[in-house]
Amino acid sequence: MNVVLHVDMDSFFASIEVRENPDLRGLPVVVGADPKMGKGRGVVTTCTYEARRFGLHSGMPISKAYRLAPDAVYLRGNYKLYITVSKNVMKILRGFGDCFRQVSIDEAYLDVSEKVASYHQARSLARRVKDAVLEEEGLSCSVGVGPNMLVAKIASDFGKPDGLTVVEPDSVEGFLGPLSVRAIPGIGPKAEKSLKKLGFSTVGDIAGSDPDVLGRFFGRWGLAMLRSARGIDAREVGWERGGRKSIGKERTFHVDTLDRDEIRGTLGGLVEKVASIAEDNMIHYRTVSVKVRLEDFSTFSRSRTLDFPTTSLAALRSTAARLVDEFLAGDKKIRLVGVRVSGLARSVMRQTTLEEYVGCSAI
Ligand code: TTP
Ligand code: MG
Repeated sequence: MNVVLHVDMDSFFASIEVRENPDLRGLPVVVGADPKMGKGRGVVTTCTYEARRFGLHSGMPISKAYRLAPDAVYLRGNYKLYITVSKNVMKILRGFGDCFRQVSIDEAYLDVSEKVASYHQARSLARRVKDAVLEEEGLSCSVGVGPNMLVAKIASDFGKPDGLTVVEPDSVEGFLGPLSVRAIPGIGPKAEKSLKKLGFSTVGDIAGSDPDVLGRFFGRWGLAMLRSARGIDAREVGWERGGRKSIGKERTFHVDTLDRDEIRGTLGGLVEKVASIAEDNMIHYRTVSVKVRLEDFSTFSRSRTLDFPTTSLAALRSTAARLVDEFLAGDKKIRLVGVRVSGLARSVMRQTTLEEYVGCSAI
């Protein structure tokens, strides 16, 4: 069972200011540029939820913020303090997960799959995380719990501020469906507008759509959107730190078999899984290995190293198919097949072709 927590601090910089000066509690507090009585330049860095009720948000010109909320408390900010607090918070969070990945000054993912045996226990753990951050740092955060990083992230956003939202694997579709397309990370106002023209306003609209339509209008990004809308995400929290050397999947047949179609079909399914883990974690691979265990438990593996690292599903599929074919001529039944990729390199962006193969570095 995969269980991921996403933790995001509530109105982080502004909450720290309120913590430092309790007289500000309950007031609209804005951290950002000097409003200079409405003539100031620059933007709102962040603001408390009380200020958000006036329509203020991060990135808004400070002059506009001043027009909407002239009586709010405007502060320049103490960035050194924010960084120290961030470090303290991250130290607390790190202790709760098997794997930990900080992704910004105030948010992190925790993989707790080995720590809990149910989503009920995951909820209690998430509660303990929130209590620890509040007790030790005097700050509130929102936590999302889900079967992968994407769902956990959307869930933490859903309950803000001071939220705790648990999305069990069975409820992913029901949870995501009614949300606005903007709930999907990466879909901003421009994409929202284009999606609206196509008649998509909720995540469910995208999830139920024809991949060809999304592919035609948005290319590969459209297909990524579709996967996200369906709650699919094979990124792993531990990738950042783990320095993993390979990605592999294998399957034991219910009954030992000589049926070529069954063997090739099963291998094809494993190839797709491996490819999607590699793609979601932005990993290129150079070596493809196929493993076969026969009915007498003798185990063999064959590898092929490609001329250059790739993320191409077609290349992986054809290489794996060629490698397994060597085993299909024998008369011993096959008990298990597996596929593994190694010689990994991380790419900075999602890339598929050799021409685009720039910026790969060894993990
Ligand atoms: P966010 O987590 O995006 O915002 P937040 O914590 O203030 O509010 P929320 O409750 O919605 O999570 O960003 C964390 C901090 O990063 C934020 O307090 C200020 C800073 N920040 C910037 O410096 N510039 C920006 O554009 C944004 C969005 C945030
Ligand atoms: Mg935040």
